[in-house]
Amino acid sequence: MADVTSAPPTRRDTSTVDNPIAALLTPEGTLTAEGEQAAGVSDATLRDLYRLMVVMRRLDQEGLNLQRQGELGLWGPTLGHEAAQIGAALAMRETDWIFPYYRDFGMAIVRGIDPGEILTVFRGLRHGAWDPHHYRFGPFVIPVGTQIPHAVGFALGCKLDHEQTAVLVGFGEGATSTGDWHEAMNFAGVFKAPVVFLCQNNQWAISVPINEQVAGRIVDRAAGYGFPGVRVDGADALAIYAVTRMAADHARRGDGPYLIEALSYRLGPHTTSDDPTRYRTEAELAPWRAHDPIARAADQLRQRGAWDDAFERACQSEADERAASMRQTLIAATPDHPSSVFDLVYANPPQTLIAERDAFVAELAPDAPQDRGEGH
Ligand SMILES: Cc1ncc(C[n+]2csc(CCOP(=O)(O)OP(=O)(O)O)c2C)c(N)n1
Ligand SMILES: [Mg+2]
Repeated sequence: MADVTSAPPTRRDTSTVDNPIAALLTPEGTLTAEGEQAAGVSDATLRDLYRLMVVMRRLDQEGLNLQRQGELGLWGPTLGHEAAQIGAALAMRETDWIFPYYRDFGMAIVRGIDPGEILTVFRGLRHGAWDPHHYRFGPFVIPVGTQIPHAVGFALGCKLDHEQTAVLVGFGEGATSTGDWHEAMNFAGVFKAPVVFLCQNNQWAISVPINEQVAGRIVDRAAGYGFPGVRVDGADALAIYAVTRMAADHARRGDGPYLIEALSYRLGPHTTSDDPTRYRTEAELAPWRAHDPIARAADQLRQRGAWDDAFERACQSEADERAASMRQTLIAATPDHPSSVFDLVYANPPQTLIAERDAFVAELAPDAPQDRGEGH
């Protein structure tokens, strides 16, 4: 028999979602002193968070430079997203999966994907520049929100296979207006899928501000789907790391999904095709520029006595070297054959698709041999 509620509700029925993680945070979304103790993040990890944020910011700037120099078709800057992306991705185990959205460049860096390869997508050379299975990192998804049901379905599969895997899914606050998000949240809640939903609330969806996007708070919506959530200061990598690690443990334990809302601000344009001066003022940005995730992590390291200038210089030179190598890899990359668009859809492509691909190849190069095999 179905497991349904056996009695009609009383007026006293309230939705209570157990949420011990939230108790470790201040109202501003940083760790309380007890929270920091409970999280037990080592100095070495905090230094890693700092180093990776410095690298990410430098590579992001290089992406912008490359686009301005005509080497990339498009770039979506990540300034202001460093703490959320590095903190959350570093908190996941290597065996966990990440389903990113198009701006999750920092998460890809954490996963060890060659940034020069990542940029080939933005140069129009590749349809996807990495093997998702190898890195346990899905493709960057441009249609807003579509990766969210993918992540939930994948997570549910892991649960049914009794794997100890948690799934992190990244998206912006604009994506929370999509049906995909609500359907995925509901499905995850009902079936207790091991998913950590990470909303990077940068307060803009291109030119649409947060107050025209969402009534109320995004984090509060988790309770409506029967699972907990917390709003974190999006400039605090330490807090994001700690909360994500606990949320992923919660998911892996079989306790179901968790929603993290990282509140920050998109300091750059939406992409290099956007001119934000048409819809916001520089004055609005000033307090968010001062709320800098890298400076915050440096302060936290100083407070722990785990900071020194040599470390900072090493991070900067690593970032510069990686930016130069990213540029070299990108410039040296050659385009995939246009027919590669057919290769990434099916593990075992149907005959109709193979025929379509062969006709396409023949049309592009009538003299070339037509049989390209099935599994390339
Ligand atoms: C389904 C769909 N609708 C519209 C767009 C156009 N579009 C691209 S990005 C974007 C805004 C998304 O904002 P948000 O989710 O907050 O992420 P952010 O870009 O701020 O990181 C829109 C509307 C799209 N790519 N896909
Ligand atoms: Mg946004």
